[in-house]
Amino acid sequence: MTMDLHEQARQILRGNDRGGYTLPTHGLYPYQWNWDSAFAAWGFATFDIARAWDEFDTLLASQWDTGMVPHIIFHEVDPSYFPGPDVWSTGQSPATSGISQPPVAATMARLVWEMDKAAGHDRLAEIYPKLVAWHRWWHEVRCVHGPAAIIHPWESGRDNCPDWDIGMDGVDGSRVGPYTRRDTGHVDPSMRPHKEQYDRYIAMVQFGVSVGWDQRQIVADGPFLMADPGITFILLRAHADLIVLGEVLGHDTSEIEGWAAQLRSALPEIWNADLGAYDARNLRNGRFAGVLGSGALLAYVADAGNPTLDEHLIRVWDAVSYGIPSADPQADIFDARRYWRGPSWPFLNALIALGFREMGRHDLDARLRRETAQAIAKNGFAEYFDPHDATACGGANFTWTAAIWLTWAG
Ligand code: 2M8
Repeated sequence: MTMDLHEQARQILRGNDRGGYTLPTHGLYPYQWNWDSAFAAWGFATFDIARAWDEFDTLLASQWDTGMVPHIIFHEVDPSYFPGPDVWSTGQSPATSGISQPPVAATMARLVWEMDKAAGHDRLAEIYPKLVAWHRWWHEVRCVHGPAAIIHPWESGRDNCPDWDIGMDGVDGSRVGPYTRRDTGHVDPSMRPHKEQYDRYIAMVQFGVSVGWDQRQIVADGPFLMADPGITFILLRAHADLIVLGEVLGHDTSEIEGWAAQLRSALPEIWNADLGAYDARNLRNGRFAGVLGSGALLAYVADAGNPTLDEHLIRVWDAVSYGIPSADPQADIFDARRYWRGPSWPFLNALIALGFREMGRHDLDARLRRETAQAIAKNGFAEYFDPHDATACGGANFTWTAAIWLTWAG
């Protein structure tokens, strides 16, 4: 049984491989996505280490001159996804989107390097300066208010999670003009964001186009700017991994140490004392989202957990059966199958578990691993699962689900 699933997982990675880059899944996501790629590399490293490093190369080859690594790279135009390169209109070649995504690449590069240090040394040396430039971009462009900020929910990777509701309220989606969504043609619409949310997503893209994707201007004047606990923790963690990699390569890492110290000192700004948890925050007016989301629980990956947060973790986790839910099951906004508003995401479980292991909480790691593995064994390599009964949701044959099976869950 287990052997079969391992073989299936490898076949999914091979099947989604487009020669140097990997699709999240066929149909629904026909391009290269930033953080999906980093997880793909981790999965490939279990059976083809050279191919793992190729994935980082293709991702970082599309880095902008500013250091930003975009969230989608449109290698070959495919009309089955909206919004495509014509809508983003960034003028990059190959075409890319105009926002970034959670910077997990340095963390994944470290994991891949650790799996074969000799094979990885030169490949690591090639990508290291690009990773540093990307982290510098986060520090200088997105961390100007302290915690890491996002200018679009898509930048968080946790698109329609409740964290962004208060920021989305301020975005006018009524004038975006007609467009045809493609996502709801591939998967059950009840598992995807609502139309009102999509209108606003597109309005934010249109704003970016209107200012020529000048990122500083978007941060200063754009329709949406929120502090993201998820990216703040992922970046903190990735800074630490980048420092380790820099030391291995003999580089001076003091600049990265400075970014990490500054980011850690900003954590109190995203601690919502009323909620007793880290929380997303609208940087235009200082308001907290007031909901416990998966971003807050990423604190464990950055060694930023505490006993108050632990209570929430166990409370939301005990309310379901198949991994950590992406929203609080006891809150009104919880929706067990709607994308980032409740489902359990295997790759995110794997990331949180990384933190559990490093804290010495092997009991929590074992539980999360067991529940995630049960969902996959029951219903396949789905994009995400109903956390109550493990119903497979979203796309099938999903790259990052296969990858974390090979590296952790399986
Ligand atoms: C989802 O996001 C894209 C937009 O970027 C979409 O819904 O069209 C998110 O789950 C995101 O985190 C992920 O990287 C992407 C591809 O798997 O899909």
